[in-house]
Amino acid sequence: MKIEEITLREIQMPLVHFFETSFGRTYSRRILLVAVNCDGVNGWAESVAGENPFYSDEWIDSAWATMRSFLAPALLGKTVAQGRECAALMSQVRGHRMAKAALENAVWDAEASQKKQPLWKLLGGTRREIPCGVSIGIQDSIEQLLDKIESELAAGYRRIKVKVKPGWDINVLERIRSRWPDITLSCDANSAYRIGEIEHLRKFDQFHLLMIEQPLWNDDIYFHARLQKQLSTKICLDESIRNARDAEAALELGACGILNIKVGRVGGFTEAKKIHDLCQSHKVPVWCGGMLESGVGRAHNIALSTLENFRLPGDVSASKRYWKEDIIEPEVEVSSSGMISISNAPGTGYRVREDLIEKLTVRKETLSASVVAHA
Ligand code: OSB
Ligand code: MG
Repeated sequence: MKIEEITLREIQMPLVHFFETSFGRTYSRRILLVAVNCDGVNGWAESVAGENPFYSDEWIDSAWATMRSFLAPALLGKTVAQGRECAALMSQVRGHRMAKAALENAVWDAEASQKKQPLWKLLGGTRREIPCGVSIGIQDSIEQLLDKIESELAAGYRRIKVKVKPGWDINVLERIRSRWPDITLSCDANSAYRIGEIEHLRKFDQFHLLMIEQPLWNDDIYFHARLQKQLSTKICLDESIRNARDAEAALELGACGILNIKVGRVGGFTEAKKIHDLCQSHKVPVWCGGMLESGVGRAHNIALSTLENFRLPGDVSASKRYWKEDIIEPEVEVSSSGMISISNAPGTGYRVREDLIEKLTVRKETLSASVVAHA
């Protein structure tokens, strides 16, 4: 497959409901979509870089600039047999994993279409349906949060994750557990606590959570290991796992008992698979995280979640929880038993609605091999 053209575009989509974490509130998404043209076949992907560098140091404008100036030129005009070869071609650039992931995954997407194979099979998946959980943001009141949990449970979701931060944690978990003593419940702090707060964090143990996600610094592994020794609740690392090497260090140190894999955070499908395989060999379960993706990113998360060691419900949920209208067809639907069934169709099994995407586009740039050669 010759990588002939790469089109970057930004679409803007308001969320059905704002999403609040310990680092801030989002009302509307600015989403960077990538389309690669390989031998006339289009592959699509989404960069999960956010509107600001608050979750990680990447954000949409840094991803765009890095793709345009460095990553796209490293790929354009090259011939690859498989999407997995892209990571090596872009390896001169340090970091910028969310930018790299979108380009690599778009080539995987094109490869699946060209081979007329489901992307999930190409990735080595085996599951024909995947279990789903939901991530529920910080609300204006605990009552509003309880109402949301009630409707997500009624919809069939198999795991409830709530966002926590100092002042919205023990009080909230107490109210949830007194109403639902037995549901599968977890929490995500997005780095809101410090190692000096061990006594406070030990109070989380009374709620029998499935896990506590990323309690400490976004770039830390060592102090999470120290904290894990003091908690009975399993720690799950998200932000601080950038690659398979980080995952290996975290497992060796005992910094977590569960791992969240986000394909954007780790730089693409190739690295995500490596982390998956490593955790599997250590008998540590993983689950697929989400970044408020549009259908394009959602479809890729679904394909990845078919790998065997994605044993816990992910944050991959129905399109309608986020969007009035999603940019794929059909939209992602979750059954009343909290499962997404996996299509056997070639590619992702979801059609990209290019007409709708065109209407939502606020910025677009097409880069081609000849332009790069003359630049
Ligand atoms: O930490 O998992 C996170 C959203 C934005 C940034 C970080 C996170 C999240 C979520 C939402 O938890 C997951 C989703 O429903 O897409
Ligand atoms: Mg998280």
